[in-house]
Amino acid sequence: MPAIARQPGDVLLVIDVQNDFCPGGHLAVPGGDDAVPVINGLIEQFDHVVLTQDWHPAGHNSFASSHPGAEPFSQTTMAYGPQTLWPDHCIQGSEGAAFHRALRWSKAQMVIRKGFRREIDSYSAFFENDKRTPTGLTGYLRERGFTRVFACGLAFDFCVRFSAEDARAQGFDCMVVENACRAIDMAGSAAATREAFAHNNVSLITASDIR
Ligand code: VGL
Ligand code: ZN
Repeated sequence: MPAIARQPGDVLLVIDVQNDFCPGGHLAVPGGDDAVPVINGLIEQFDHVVLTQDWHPAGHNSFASSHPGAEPFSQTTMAYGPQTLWPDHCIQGSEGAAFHRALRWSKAQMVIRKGFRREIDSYSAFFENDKRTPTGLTGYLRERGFTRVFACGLAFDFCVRFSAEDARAQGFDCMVVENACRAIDMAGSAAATREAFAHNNVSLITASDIR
């Protein structure tokens, strides 16, 4: 991948770098905290930074604990389609929902919270899992005049994946900084993500590609 020169219409989108997605958290992504130094370098580099925060009420419908007898990481069907059931995580206001302590988030111009509706999960920073309920991020980015979204964070194969695909669907160019992400990787989901990116013109890049 040749060098990518930063442009005025670029925004860095940092997905869900929260304690519960890091080792020791309730839905730990292997090596999740190893991405933090790389992400901090990107935050320093970019003029415009937006963060997302997974932000569930207790008893959220995506939690296995809300479905008697269901195991975490099993599949179910919601009104809007298939849904993975997760351990309880990122409860609003909890320590698990806080940004990782090493993340240098203070430069962020906007924090988008998602997954706060009890009935609908939200992987994407743009739309909830019903694919229809907007978070407001498209409007924000358009009004700010951004055209290119550089995505990073956790998890590569869930929230980063769906955010990147929706960024493309909403008309933004999108690049995912792969060494600033870590994957959950269940049932081949990391490989499936790379395939989906190839089909949707989401570019996979490395932090050192960006100048
Ligand atoms: C995520 C599963 C459930 C993520 C959030 O940030 O990738 N994954 N909630
Ligand atoms: Zn969640």
